Amino acid sequence: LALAPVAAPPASVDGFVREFLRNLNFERGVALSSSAPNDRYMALAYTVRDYLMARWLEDQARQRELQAKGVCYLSAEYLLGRQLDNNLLAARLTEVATEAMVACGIDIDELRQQEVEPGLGNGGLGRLAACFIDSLATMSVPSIGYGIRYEYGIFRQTFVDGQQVEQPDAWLTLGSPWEFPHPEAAQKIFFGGHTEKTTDEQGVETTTWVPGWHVLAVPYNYMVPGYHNGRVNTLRLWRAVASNAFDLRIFNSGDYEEAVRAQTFAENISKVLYPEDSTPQGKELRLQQQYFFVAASIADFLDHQLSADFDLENLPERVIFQLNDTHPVIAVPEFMRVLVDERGMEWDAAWAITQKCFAYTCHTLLPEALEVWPVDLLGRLLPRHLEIIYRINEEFLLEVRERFGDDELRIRNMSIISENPRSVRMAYLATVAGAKVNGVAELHSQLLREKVLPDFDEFYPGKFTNVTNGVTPRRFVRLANPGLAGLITEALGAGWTVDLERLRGLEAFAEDPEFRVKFAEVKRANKRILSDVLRERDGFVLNEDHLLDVMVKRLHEYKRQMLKLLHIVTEYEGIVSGRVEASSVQPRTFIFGAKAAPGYAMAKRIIHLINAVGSVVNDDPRVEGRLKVLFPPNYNVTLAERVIPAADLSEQISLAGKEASGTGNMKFALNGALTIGTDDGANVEIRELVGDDNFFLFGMTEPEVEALWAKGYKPAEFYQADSGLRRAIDLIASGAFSDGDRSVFEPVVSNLLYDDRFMVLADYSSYIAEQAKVDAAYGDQDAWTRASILNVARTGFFSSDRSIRDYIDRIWHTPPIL
Ligand code: DL6
Repeated sequence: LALAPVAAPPASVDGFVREFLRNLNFERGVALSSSAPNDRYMALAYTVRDYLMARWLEDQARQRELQAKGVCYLSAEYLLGRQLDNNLLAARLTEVATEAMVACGIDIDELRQQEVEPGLGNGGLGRLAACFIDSLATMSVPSIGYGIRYEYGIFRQTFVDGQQVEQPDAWLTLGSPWEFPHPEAAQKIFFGGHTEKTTDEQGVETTTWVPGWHVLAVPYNYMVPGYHNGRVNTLRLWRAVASNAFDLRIFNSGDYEEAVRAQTFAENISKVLYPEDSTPQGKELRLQQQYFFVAASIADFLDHQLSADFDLENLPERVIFQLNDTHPVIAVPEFMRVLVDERGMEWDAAWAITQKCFAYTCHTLLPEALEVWPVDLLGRLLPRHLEIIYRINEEFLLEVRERFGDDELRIRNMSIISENPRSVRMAYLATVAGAKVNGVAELHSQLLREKVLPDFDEFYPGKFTNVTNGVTPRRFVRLANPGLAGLITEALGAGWTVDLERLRGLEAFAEDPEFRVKFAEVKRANKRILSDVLRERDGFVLNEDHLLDVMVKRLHEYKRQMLKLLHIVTEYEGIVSGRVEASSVQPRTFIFGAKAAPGYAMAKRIIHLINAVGSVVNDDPRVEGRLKVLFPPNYNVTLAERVIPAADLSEQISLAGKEASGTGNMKFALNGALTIGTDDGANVEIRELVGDDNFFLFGMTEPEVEALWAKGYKPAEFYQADSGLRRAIDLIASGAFSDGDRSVFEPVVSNLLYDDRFMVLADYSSYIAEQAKVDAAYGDQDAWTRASILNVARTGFFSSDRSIRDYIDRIWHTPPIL
């Protein structure tokens, strides 16, 4: 009798073919000759899973057996990207699988294209979570990622007449081969109702929550294979289902809609990633989502990950729950509720444990992104949790009073509950509860302490720290840029994929003319690949001789796509007005990729304007061969993997003090793009590492921004003072990009002239001047390539493995298990 998991099949081409055909026949129920591409993709994915399975089962058993301290990463978003190539690479199966597919007469590339990426995140924060779980597995850190299995991920963006139209992202239509549902391990998650207090003979008061309704949280497990280390961690995403599919009595009476009402209501909880929260209903659903997944995760951890005899007093030596932004912060009162109400622990003991078991990462500086929940909503949905939050706040404010006296202003400023309207400040709750609070780049962490939470920094010395973000080199160099990866391995040997600081070794190669030629060839080949992708995907024609100038990220005013656009319009206006000789302009293709939140009107107008400028510029023979604007819709991880390796110039142009870190900036530098950027977020650290000669810096610093605000910022003054800026804005205002209709982009123009919260106009002239330096620098291709190699060589610091090491040293104290 075999008690151990079934061993992996032999990693030979024959073995792989056998397994693949077995999966095709037995799991898909088709013969190779009659299979559809999706059958073949599924069978291939199942085969990869089979190779990873024994390791996965062993790792789960080992983590339970060792009971070593581990990380529970709580994140409402995981922007995973496609899994097939990543898992093949991690399991060292790429070559075997490719040959096996050839042996079966199958084009593996066609199967790759079948995979719909799970877009279970909005942008940087979700992608960071995906990089982190990759690093945790690669570094053998005991950990589990918890999140939500949204039925619909981030919307699919299309353009109709240049305007964004959102389509649902039905990523599960053909099924996902990577998930393992476990309905038998469902958790009941309760909502609503009221609380009741009882006092026993000794006068001890207990509170009972009498909930109003519940849903089931069904776990779906995903493998997270480490790179070449034989480890496989778990990502557990929760799906909401109703405990009763429908009411048969009502169904039989013929009211079919009413019969399934409860089911629809329950299942809405995990239906869509971040539904619109501009309506009260939307907001409530979002809070339901947050509580739903953290309550299920905490219960899962306590019920299934701890040994049967585990003493809860020892939890801080066993687990750290990392709160990825404020979305999972309701986990704090939930944990207290479980310890006190369900496990009978004294409040003080439970609070001492909680304060050691949680840590909080803040990912923003924008006040509007710091979540607050109205107390009436929270009280209605989670009445017991609101009571717990009140008590946490009461005791916390007592401590503040003890320390600072009756400084009412300070007390009001530090209260977890804010007045008018009365609401719970989730970032404050996380800060009070967390053992550590970290920002995501040096500058961000500094501003977090000095500007966002200064009273807390003073109150809790040593609580605040920094962990600069990072990105996984497996996906974003090794897989996305095989040409560069090959060149690096040829120069430095293997090993750099898990020790990215080794890229330093490339510095010497930057001085080698032969290496520079090879490096430039790789960049050119990547442009060719991108050109094929864009032709196939969007019908675009990409000129591979152009400087490829790329701005890809969420559309937000603070990120300043508008500044990029003003540069393009300036270049265009210069040529068509005859003031600038077309032949003197460095030929450039500008690529944008950006989704706007569905309810963010100004962001959508800017998308419209980018497309409008693009269509005029691209159709104008006077700038043909000089300027081109491409805006492929639906920018996602899969497209990023093709765009980033092809880019020459990376646009990181947010207003200083607004971008917490950025991670796209790191991916571009690691792939040899030079950055034009402000001193913001992790740009600061990129510039320090690559050196001023290899980075195009422009714009105000954060203190200069502050000083200008304090003085009174009047954007119109900048408009008056700069003739180039005037001409660019006037051209937009004239209707040149809207068939003469001046009203179309009027809101964008007046927003710039009379509001301009993110100081686009103030930084315009410095940006244009720096872009002229870019043009000149690109003229010397060899020098550009040298700078590009130095960017790669000096940015190994931005591996997410390093970020995870910093989290371990500064926050988690969870050593790898060998
Ligand atoms: O830390 C990951 C990522 C940063 O790189 C970006 O700079 C930052 O904007 C983003 N933050 C969010 C904030 N969401 N909320 N709240 O997505 O995080």
